[in-house]
Amino acid sequence: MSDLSQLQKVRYTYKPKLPEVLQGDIGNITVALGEATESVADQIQLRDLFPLTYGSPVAKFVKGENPDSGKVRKIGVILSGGQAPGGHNVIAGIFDALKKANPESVLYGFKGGPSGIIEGDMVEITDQMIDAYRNTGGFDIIGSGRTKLETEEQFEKSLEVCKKNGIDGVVIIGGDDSNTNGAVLAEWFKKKNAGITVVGCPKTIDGDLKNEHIETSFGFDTATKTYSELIGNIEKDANSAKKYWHFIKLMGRSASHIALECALQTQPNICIISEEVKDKNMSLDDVVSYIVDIIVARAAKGLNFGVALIPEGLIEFIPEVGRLIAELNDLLARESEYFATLKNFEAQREWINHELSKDSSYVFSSLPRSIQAQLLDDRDPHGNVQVSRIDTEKLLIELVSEKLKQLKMKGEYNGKFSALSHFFGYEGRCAFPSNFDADYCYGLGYSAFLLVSQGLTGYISNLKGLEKPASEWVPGGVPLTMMMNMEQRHGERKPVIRKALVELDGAPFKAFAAQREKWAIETAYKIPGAIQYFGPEEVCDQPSETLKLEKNG
Ligand code: FBP
Repeated sequence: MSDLSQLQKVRYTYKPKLPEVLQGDIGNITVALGEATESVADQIQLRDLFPLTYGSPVAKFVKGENPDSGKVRKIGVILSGGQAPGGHNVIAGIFDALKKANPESVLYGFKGGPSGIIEGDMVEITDQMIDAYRNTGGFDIIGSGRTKLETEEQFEKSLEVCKKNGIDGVVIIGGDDSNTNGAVLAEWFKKKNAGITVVGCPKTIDGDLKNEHIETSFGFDTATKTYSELIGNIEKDANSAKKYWHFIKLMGRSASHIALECALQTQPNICIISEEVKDKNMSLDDVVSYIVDIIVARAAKGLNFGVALIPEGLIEFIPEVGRLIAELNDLLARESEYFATLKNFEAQREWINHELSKDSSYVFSSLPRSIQAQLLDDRDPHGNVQVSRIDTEKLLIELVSEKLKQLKMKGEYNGKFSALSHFFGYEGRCAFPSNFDADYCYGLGYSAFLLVSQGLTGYISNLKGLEKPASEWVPGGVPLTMMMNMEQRHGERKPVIRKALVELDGAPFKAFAAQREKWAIETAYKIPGAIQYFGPEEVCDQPSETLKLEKNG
């Protein structure tokens, strides 16, 4: 019996759709450069920090002669951070473009994420190897990792590895932090006259690496379609059995793009948007009351069931809990050695309560013990609490339950509340990429190669016009410094790519806000079903609702 599913076998043969400009002879694709650019903010500081790469023009690929395209090249590619569907197709796009330009050229994969380039842990990507990963999910072709590529020492080591192997281009496939580090590496290589071009590709299911030029990060489309399929199935179940409230936490780190997109696809009774909670300065109790009001209103109509979507970052956006987390992050970073000597949770809790400000200590003490323990869990490499490990959905069930009991005692509620919790995150990160992500990623890889071949360092590969059919997408590149500003990170002002949160005056949120009261009380569930890979365009090739609303209003 073969180890491959029928879908995987058939999926290998899918030919990603390329924008028209990228089709045909690769020697007949050249670049059109626009005006010099500026960063989104803090121009003076950024110009000082990136004297050699700041202000580069936006690049667009057009038909025209490129005599340099056929030069023999060696490119190294890195997968950085959390998995996102389509990563393999970015690599396939780079590989196919590179080999088409000159079959003698070589693509290396740095293994296990950014640590691969530092340690020289790499593998040559061959035809046979790439063919086994085309149009499949996962990052298993070379693996990924969360090592931060940011110190001079790491840059020196990376330069040595590249020199030793004759590598003249590095492609970093990652989110905002990895691309920020890519920009710093590009500047550093340029300062050293290394002759190595560094190019980024926008990856993250979270959807928070986007702006005027990056219309979406890859992986968002497939992940949200996968979660929406599951949410739709749960909605059907809820409406059949009519006895459970399902609280579903959705991945996405800080931003609520994933929860919002899933709400637009499935029309649940409740979807909390963290950015709105912060904007309205809602306390934890306010969030609980908002949920309780909907449960009570449905119960009055005999509807003791429902579906509530909770973004995983919510906890940090509730102002009082956000302040508590910020204090904990600082405290645990500052006193990590002492904290490690505290033998059990009771000792940790006592010490924490003593060290926190009065307000934060009160908030900490009011949380259930399980949540307190999760807030003290290991930090990520950036020193932040790992929100995907906090059971916010369970916390809300507990607090909602408590409030409903009080209302029952007062005679203001006589429904039944039986709740189930779910967390959808890892389920969506390695799905077979949707046709949209398969096509988008392949085009991003192709463009990344073209940026390297033009020596455009410190750029991120992009495709615009994504609401249109793939053949009309416009490929190019954007200088990374253009997307940057200065932010406070662990006590220091640092240059970083600005993260995109949900905009409350943006079309996707407005479309949701206009409907949510109806969805809350009525049972208006929408069932998107599973991602379809073969069939009519209107079923198989549609981008996310968020993208369509952002582009078409
Ligand atoms: P990236 O930002 O690296 O793309 O990661 C996305 C993400 O899936 C978040 O949504 C989630 O909070 C986090 O990774 C989980 O991290 P880990 O994979 O280390 O558990």
